[in-house]
Amino acid sequence: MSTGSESTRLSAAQFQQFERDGYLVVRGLAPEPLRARMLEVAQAHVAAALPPVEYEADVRYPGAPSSHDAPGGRTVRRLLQACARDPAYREWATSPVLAAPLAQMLGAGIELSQAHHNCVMTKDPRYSSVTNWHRDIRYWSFERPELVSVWLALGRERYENGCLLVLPGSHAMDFAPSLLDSAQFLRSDVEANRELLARETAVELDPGDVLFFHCRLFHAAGHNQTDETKFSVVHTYHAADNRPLDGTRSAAVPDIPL
Ligand SMILES: O=C(O)CCC(=O)C(=O)O
Repeated sequence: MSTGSESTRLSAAQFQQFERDGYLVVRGLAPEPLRARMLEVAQAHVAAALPPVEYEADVRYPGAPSSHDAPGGRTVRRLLQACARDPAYREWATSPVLAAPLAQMLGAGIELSQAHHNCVMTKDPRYSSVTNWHRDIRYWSFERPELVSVWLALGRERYENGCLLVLPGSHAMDFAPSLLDSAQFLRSDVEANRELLARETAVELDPGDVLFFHCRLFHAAGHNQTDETKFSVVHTYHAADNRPLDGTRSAAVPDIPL
């Protein structure tokens, strides 16, 4: 699956699955030497806390340390600006193996947003917070809410180490404001959300597997309960005719055409 764009075009069944569920897993999509290189760089950059990084204390998620000086407060949660960090990340993010499926999902002229995600997400076993149910589009500003993120597992991702959880089909649903909290997280204390929350599906990945997911898909993640750090690379894409809105954070960094 990793030698050229034609070989990575989605089958009709895969495309329909993405349209229906709002996400799709493609196994073994990343070339092995590139995956190994990205993991090696990520481990070194986390060990050195090489800037720009986001710390656990910065996310303010449930279970996060209350300040940088609290125990675990300087645990790296995200290595930001992945494409500028090492050529391996840019090679992966602009790879033809991604261009083909993304064009099927989004249309012609795929561009990589450097403003959103574009990071290595890490989950430390000692200090890892919980990410509640959210859709990424809530803080992004584009002409249309049509973006797809590509989540690459650099190592094994299981429920136990805090893999991504998704609510299949939620990308196609609309939500009354009362079903969301003030930060637009899906409320789990509301009866009307119960049926949807029962759809929770753990996206378990092996090294090199990729999850494509729509920017309107509700997703969440738990603690890392193992004794090894989890590393995932995440990038976000849109079609060339779906522009980031001028003056917003989404337009602050140039996009990269694939
Ligand atoms: O905690 C996680 O791994 C999930 C992160 C996430 O969903 C996000 O940053 O949008």
